[in-house]
Amino acid sequence: FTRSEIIIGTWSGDFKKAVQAGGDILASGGSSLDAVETACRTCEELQCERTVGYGGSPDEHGETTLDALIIDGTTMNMGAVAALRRVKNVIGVARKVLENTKHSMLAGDLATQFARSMGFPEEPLSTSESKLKWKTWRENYCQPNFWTNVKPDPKTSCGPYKSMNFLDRLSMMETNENIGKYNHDTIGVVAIDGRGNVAAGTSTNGANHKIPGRVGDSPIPGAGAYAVTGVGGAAATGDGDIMLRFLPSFLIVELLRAGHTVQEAVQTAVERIAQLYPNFSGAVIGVSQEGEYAAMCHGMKEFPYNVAKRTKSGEWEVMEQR
Ligand code: SD4
Repeated sequence: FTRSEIIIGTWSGDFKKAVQAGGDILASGGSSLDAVETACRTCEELQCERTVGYGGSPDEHGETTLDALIIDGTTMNMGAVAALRRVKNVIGVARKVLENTKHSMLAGDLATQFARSMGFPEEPLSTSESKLKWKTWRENYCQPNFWTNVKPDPKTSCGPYKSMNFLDRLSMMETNENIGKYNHDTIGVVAIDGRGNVAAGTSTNGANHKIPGRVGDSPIPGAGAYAVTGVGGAAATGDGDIMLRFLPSFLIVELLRAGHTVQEAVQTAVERIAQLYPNFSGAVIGVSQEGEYAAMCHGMKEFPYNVAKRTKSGEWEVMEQR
């Protein structure tokens, strides 16, 4: 392969620090897998925009649960964890699934048991901030849950019902309007190391006020991220409930394999979703084996992302792009 060490990751602010941390791994000769894990872990520790790691996106019951994925594009080995409870370093647990098991994905409480057996501490993922967010939502907006068309029992679910009647609420959900307001951000990363190995991964706390047990696109291979050494990699962020139906990251890599440019690939992946869901909000990033990269978004004003790579003079730099 041509030498094209690069790491690319979604969103701005603390997300940039995550790409920088992953870039440092590549700069010191580390592997793309380590770079991806480090970038995701950095966001988990910084609680990037409160959308990665603990203390964000409380579910309907107020609990934060985490999803993550890491894929080795050389061996096609992977590790994913869905709806992880009470463990902060979800990408670390995904890496253990990749490295220490023959499985690809673990979920829920039983994933927590596995994490404990691997030495991860069990601790609450709620913070005073996430508790307040949940309480405010419950008091002000919680009337039939946004995420379901099953009418809740007013005795057991959050109420009282306010302004909007159930049918209006339902038709609003059907048009998918406002879903974007309930979702934002997730770290998705793709890295290529000096040996040409492509890896990709994601880490997120999912969607606000989700139904407990909900899993988004982020831990699903081909949806949240995908990587194939010799071809390239991709990652996605946005309305995961919709996006995962289209496997956008898989599609991008397959389009690259078929000879499309990375620009064409990201565009097609987003268009495929928008054809059926014109109001969806989301974005994808893609990188070819040669280190060419592109991003495409839909339903948002702009989509910042970060790229770290070697300049012509051999220095590493991180650039924010839009
Ligand atoms: C999810 N895709 O769980 C994640 C959230 C996200 O931008 O990326 N928001 O649906």
